[in-house]
Formats: sequence, structure tokens, C-alpha cells
Amino acid sequence: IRFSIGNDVPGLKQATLVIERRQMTGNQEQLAYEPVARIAMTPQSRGMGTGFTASHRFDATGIYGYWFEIETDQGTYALQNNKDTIYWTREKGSMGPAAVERLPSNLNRVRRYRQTIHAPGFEVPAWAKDIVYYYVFPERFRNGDKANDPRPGGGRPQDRYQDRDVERHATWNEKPFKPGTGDGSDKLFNNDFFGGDLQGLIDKLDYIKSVGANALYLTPVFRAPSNHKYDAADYKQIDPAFGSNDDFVRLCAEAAKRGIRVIPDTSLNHVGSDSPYFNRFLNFPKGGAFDGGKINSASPYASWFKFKPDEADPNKQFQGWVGVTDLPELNKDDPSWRAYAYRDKDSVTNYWLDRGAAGWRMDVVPWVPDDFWREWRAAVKTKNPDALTVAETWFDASKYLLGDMFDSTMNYIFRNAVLDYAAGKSARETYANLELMREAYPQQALYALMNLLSTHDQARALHHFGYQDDGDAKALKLAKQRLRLAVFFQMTYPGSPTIYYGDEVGLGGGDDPFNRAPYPWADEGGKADEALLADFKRLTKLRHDLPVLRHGSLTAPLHADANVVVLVRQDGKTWAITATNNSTTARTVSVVVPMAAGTLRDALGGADVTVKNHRVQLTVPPLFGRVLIKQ
Ligand code: ARE
Ligand code: CA
Repeated sequence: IRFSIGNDVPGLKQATLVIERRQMTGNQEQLAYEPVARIAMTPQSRGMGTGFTASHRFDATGIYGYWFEIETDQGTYALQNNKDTIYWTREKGSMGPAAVERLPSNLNRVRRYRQTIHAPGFEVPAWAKDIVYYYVFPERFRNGDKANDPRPGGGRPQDRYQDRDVERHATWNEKPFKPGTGDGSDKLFNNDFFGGDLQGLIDKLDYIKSVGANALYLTPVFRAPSNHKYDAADYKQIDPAFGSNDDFVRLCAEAAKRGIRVIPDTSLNHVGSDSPYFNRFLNFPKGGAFDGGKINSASPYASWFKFKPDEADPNKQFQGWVGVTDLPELNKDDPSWRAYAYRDKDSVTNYWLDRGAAGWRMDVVPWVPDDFWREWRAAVKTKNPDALTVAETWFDASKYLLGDMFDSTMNYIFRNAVLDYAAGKSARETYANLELMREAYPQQALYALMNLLSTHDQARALHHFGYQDDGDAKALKLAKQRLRLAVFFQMTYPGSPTIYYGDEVGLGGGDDPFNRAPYPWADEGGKADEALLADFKRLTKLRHDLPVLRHGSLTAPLHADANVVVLVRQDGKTWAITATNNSTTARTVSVVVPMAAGTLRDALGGADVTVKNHRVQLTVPPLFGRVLIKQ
């Protein structure tokens, strides 16, 4: 660790490196308090004033914080992390975020630098760096088989869940969404069914490939009463309204022929209350553990749940996930649940990996104990070392990315930063959050993060950009250009760009359930925005054509101001400059580049750019970006 302080520090006595194991609450656990040595500054060390160097060897995997205590005859100061100054430029002599402030009396207020120490052998499947995901909520993508649509009435007793409290639609268009013109908020409810299925996905694989995706992430497809299917009723069966287990095998095989991998999703934290496992509503003779007031301790599943039989209210006799009684939480420490989930040869985890799944996305990861995930990861990697493990988290996921739990996570940090940026917020401020993320996450994971913009749990990107108002053509046009900017950013940043079905053709929609509208297929009366789709394709192609965008190094930005971010990426001999501009007018910035003189080629066909004296004048178009390549 090396740092320098602007000018000579008057009355400097000593600087000390303080290293701590990061604690979420309370005081930090101090691991080292080591005097640091002064070094002579040279022009090469890119610093000015007084230089210091220190080193520390970390002995264990974990998340650490560090800062420097600086003692002068004026008093004691802390050299600490300050994201507001992240963008000090090279010319000014500093590369990193820093602030020197009086040492606060409460040490918890020192803003630590982050150091994440991952397991030495942490490997993420190599293919992850090259992923472009297509992300589908299967009930709403494509109805490829009308015969399996959910229907009122009928069916075997174990199908009865299909009858409850559900509004079904005999045809896809019975509840038209006015696709592409708004969020249809008066038209969609939590219990609507539209008939989407695996056959529909198989039929549209060529389309998915044409968008530029090479991985398909599916929200749950296993038997369950709801349309979202996080309320599992049978983990080892494809929901009959989605098709059969053979259809899943066929989907994976057909996808593989097109170079597309399939990643399913499930919750190992809760099941559906209306399931043979739990049986709150149905009364299987020897099945479930609970029948709405009476606990069946003879049930083979009884140990999967923690019951509180003394509670008078049946809804309080078990724990629903965040209180949702439809989703009884499993007892994750129960050995028979762990066996079923991942230990058995034929566990849920193995069952679908054996049938073609390329990995797993795991629901509500923070609700499940870490040691469960450690064992689970080992089971996945034993079955297939090349399988990808993706956690659903919403905040800093560092602890899951140390090499013993997950390879990747749904990246809401990215989503929030990029949507805010594309919506017009300061580039400096929004990008700072990505720098903090880069500081925190191991490289391996950083290049495999699921970089999403829209999801089935959040309003779509277009909605975020003001696409709520039907009919205001100007607002719609602006929102779509902001989406193009966000997608440009996605396609030029490390990590796996993720396209939520329909975003590419201009689907809008606010919070759940309005973000789950059916895809607007032309043969079903929908209207796709073809120009937007063409731009998505252009940008996925750009990413696939230029390995430097997927594999290239990433350092602090060359430039960041209120509107423009300029990044430099390097992959062997190739390097690229990517620039984005969230202003509605073009911006020209002057940046120092790692090359004395020469020409940079515009990867999207724009004019070449000349480098003189290590400097380029770069004009970035409004609400879009540029990629410049030096081979
Ligand atoms: C349904 C309704 C909702 C209603 C909710 C509560 O659709 O409108 O608010 O019930 O009654 C699944 C379904 C949901 C369903 C839910 C419960 O897809 O439609 O909601 O089951 O029946 C947090 C968790 C995160 C979780 C989200 C939903 O941290 O893990 O909430 N996401 C996963 C899946 C969901 C799924 C479940 C979990 C349950 O991806 O699809 O829900 O299996 C903040 C917080 C986040 C929070 C987020 C959203 O930003 O930081 O922690 O996520 O908001 O609330
Ligand atoms: Ca169907």
C-alpha cells in the first residue's frame, strides 16, 4: 500500500497503517497498527509531496478495512476514503480517493478503504466473462403451447392449487397490455396468468440469439401455484402449465445448439404453503406437514419447518418469508432438507444440472446461513466445475464472493448507479458507487456480475426514465434514448450485460406486477420498437466483437465530471477508451491517455481521434457514448 500526501506535512511525526477486520456493527477489530516508512517520491511514482509505503500480509479470507493515522505536532489526522475525490486526475498527481481529516473521537466515523481477501483458489467459470444474459419471466414471454395453459376447474387433486383465487386468461390477449405504449397499470394483477411456457422459449431461441444473448436466465419454472413460482410445490417437476421435464431438457439442448446456456432459479429458503411439503391448504393423505391448524408430525417433511404449535393463530405457527404466509420458511439446518436440496445424488440442485442447466440463480441468499451456501457451492462444483452460481443480493455482496459461496450476484448496485446516471444525475456521484463496488469485489467476480437494468422485482428501466405517461411522444423518445445510454454503459463495462425480456423492444411498466407484461409479439397484436431493437443488437455485437470490453482491465476513470465518464480498458496489446455522456447536448472533454501520439479508431464507425502529447480531445454525443480502439 503506497500513498502520498499533497505537500510536505508540517510537523509530521509519524504515519501508521491501521488494518481491521470489518465488522458490520460496533467497533472494528484491529489486526495491525504498523508504522509506515517514508519513501522518496519520483516522477514515476506519480505522487507529490511526502510518500509512504507499508505492507501487510493477510492470513485469512475475509473483508478488511484500512486507513492511516497521521501524527503531526498539530494533532492526529486520519487519511481515509472519500468517494467525492475519487476522480483526482493523473496530472494532479493522485489516483485514488482520499481525505485527510482530524481524527474523529468516534473511530467508527473514519471511512475505511476496503480490502477483500478471497480464497486463493477462487475461480469463476471462464465463460462467465463473455455472457450476455437474456432474462425471462416465463409466464409472460411466449405462449408456445395453448394446450397447457392454466385453466379454471378440473384436474387431479394435486392440481387443485390451479383453482384458487386466480384470474386466468384463456388467450394471451384477453387482457391486452397496449404493449409498447405504457405500463397498462389498470390491466394487470398479481394473479393473472397468460400462458407463457417452455415451448414458447424454444420457439424463440433464434430471436434470443439474434438479440445477442448467449445465456438465458429463467425465473422459477418448477411446479407452483403462482405465476412467479417462487412458491415451489414440486422442485423436481416443471410446472404443467410450462410443459414437462422433457421440455426443459429439450430447451437446454436447443439452446446449446445456438451457443446459449440456461440458468434456472429457485428458492431453497422457502416453499409454497400450498404444496405437498407444507400442505397448508391441501390435505394429502400422507403428505404435508401442516394443514392450516394441525401439524402432522408424521409427515416426512415435518422437520423441514420450525413450527410453533403453541401459537393460537395458525398463521403464526410457522414463519413465512418476510411474513408472507404463502411462503413458509424452511429450516435450513435440517439435515433431511439439506439432503433434498443439495446433498443427495438426486438433489434439487443436481437434478436440473443433470438435465442441462449451466448453473443456478439462488433466491433470497441473505436469508440462508453461510454454511449452507458453502456446502451447496461444493455440491454444484462437484457435479460440474463449470457451472455458474449466482446469488440474489441487493447490496454489497462481498462476503458471498470470497470464493466459497457464489461466483456472481444480481448487480443492483450497478442498476441503481447506471439508471441514475442515465436519468441525468451527476456522473461523478453515480460512478463513485461503481468505484466503491470495484474496490470491494474480487476481480473474478467483478467480471462475472449480472449487470442488470430491469428485473422482475423492480420497475423497468424505461419506467425509471419517465415512460409512465401514455402518449407523450417526446417523453417516450427521451426515455428510450436514456435507455440506449444505459445499455451502452452495460455493454462497455466489465460484467455480464443482462437484458430483461422486452426492454429491447420498448416494454414499459412500473413496480411488480406491471414490470411483468407479456412480450409484445407482432403475431399477437403487439408492437415492438424495431429501431430500439436494432440498437440493442448493435451494442451486443460491439461487446462480442471487442474482447477488450469483456476482459480488459479497469482502473480509476480517466475523467469524470457532471456528465461525462471516460474509462480506459486494456487487454494485452489492445486498449480501448470508452466514454459516455448523459447530457442532452454533445460534450467535448480533454483527457490524458496512455499513448504519446497516434490515432484511435472509433469502434462504432465514427471519425478517428488523434492523440497528441498524451492527450485527446473527445467529443461524446448526447445521451450516448463512444468506444475508441488502439490495437
Ligand atoms: C408479492 C406481490 C408484491 C407484494 C408482495 C408482498 O407481487 O407486490 O409486495 O407479494 O406481499 C415472489 C414474487 C413476488 C411476490 C413475493 C411474495 O415474485 O411478486 O410479491 O414472492 O409473495 C426483497 C428481497 C428479495 C426479493 C424481493 C421481492 O431482498 O430477495 O424483496 N426477491 C426474490 C425474488 C422475487 C420473489 C422472492 C424473492 C420471494 O426475486 O421475485 O418474490 O421468493 C428494496 C430492498 C430489497 C427488496 C426490494 C424489493 O430495494 O433493498 O431487499 O428485495 O426492495 O422489495
Ligand atoms: Ca401455454
